[in-house]
Amino acid sequence: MSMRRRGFPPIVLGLFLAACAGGGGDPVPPAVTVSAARAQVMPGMGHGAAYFTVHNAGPQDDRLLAVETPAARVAELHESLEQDGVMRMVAHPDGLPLPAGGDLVLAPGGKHVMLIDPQLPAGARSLPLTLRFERAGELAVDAELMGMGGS
Ligand SMILES: [Cu+2]
Repeated sequence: MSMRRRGFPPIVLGLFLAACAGGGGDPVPPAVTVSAARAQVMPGMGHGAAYFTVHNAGPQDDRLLAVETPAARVAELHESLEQDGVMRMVAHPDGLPLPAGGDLVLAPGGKHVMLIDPQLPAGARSLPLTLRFERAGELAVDAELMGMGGS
């Protein structure tokens, strides 16, 4: 476990370390889990998208800060919105909220990870993603490549 953030107040850090030391109790199940990770990348197009569902079983709100992948030049958090009958896409550079006890759903037509200049090896079946959360830290998932649709 790495400390990526500077300026943790000492009292918070102390509590955190005490919780981790745990005194040999049961292992704590991960509060944040990811399911239904999938990606759509069209050959020859300059972009693709990745989707997944995150569940937060913990008692505290979290936030998906960013998604990283070696399989695209850029990965950004986006949302497709309908405004005055027109679909448009907005970026969420500050991340997406993950409520305590709730889900964050990325799905076609809504929130998604925009993959710009995807580069996948021939025959790839999945695409590695690293999800970075404010509290839960980093989670690595493999997004299964979806069919090319329509054919
Ligand atoms: Cu997008």
